[in-house]
Amino acid sequence: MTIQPTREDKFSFGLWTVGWEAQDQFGSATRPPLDTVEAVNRLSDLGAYGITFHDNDLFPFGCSAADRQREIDRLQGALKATGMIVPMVTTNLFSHPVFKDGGFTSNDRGVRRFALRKVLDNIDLAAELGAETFVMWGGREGSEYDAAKDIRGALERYREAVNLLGDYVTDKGYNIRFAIEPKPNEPRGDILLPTLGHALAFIETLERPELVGINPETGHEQMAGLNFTHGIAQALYQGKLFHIDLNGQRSIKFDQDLVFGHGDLQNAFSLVDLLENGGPDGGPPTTVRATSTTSPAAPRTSTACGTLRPRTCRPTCCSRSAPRHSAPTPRSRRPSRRPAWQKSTNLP
Ligand SMILES: [Mn+2]
Repeated sequence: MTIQPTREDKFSFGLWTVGWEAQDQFGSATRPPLDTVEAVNRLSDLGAYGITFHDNDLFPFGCSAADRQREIDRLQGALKATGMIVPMVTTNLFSHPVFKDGGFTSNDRGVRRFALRKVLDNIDLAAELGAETFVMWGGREGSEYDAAKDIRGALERYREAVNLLGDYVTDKGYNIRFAIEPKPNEPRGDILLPTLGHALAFIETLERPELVGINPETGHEQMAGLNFTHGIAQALYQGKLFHIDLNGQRSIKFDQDLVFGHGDLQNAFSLVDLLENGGPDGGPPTTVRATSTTSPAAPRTSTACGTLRPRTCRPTCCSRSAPRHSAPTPRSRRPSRRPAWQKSTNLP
């Protein structure tokens, strides 16, 4: 057995993890910025197969179209030179002050519409780069005070937004699925869809539930005192493990984003056993190919991982893309009826 990862292991790393400038809430950056091309080259040398990013990891918020394109071109040049891919893309709906009260669920309709536009633009980029998974971490979707937000209304807005995105990728013919990343708190006092169980229940209310799964992160479930391996087993059981973020966390406290295996080592071991072998009793053969398995067995994975990340940033360490399982029979609650992304949202 070798612990040297290869591309066949299908590890990817977030540009925001390897490029983290090592600042926390009480201090300033202690590392220099990391250039995108250098990140791709180094990760390629280390055996990763992919790099993932938020839109604003690659280019600054509000930059010109020319500046945006230049950074995309630089990334594509590095990908071509190394053979690395972009398996997943996600959108930053949390750093800019406009998202202080959320993106999809902000109380301000203009912000909700802006958030959708920002995500749609980034979905186009994801499709252009060949990404098959689009992660949604709703770090600002939530509240500090219970009276600050109508939670049922917010969930309905959330649902409407994800339905619109599902219509969009369907109408465009994109080969993209969505993965909701739960987190219980931080930066908000309480975040909507705080655990993978909440997210799984929410997905069943969508118009295209077959397009939406989850991207659980080790530390986020453990921040809530939950058993991550049990959660992953349930996600597999329901055919919803579309992507996974592996890192470490020591008990119920702020999001530490430690290296995978740090914190609850035994639970990490059980997780790898589950992903590699199907759990204590073994399981169906697994595969690293993204299209071939029809069983609820997991993709192969391994244990190497890790970068520290800022407490308030979007999570992750290293990630794995899960294969496309035969999804459970879609249970659309409502018939799909309109290209909603072409129209305004219904909610005030
Ligand atoms: Mn995290």
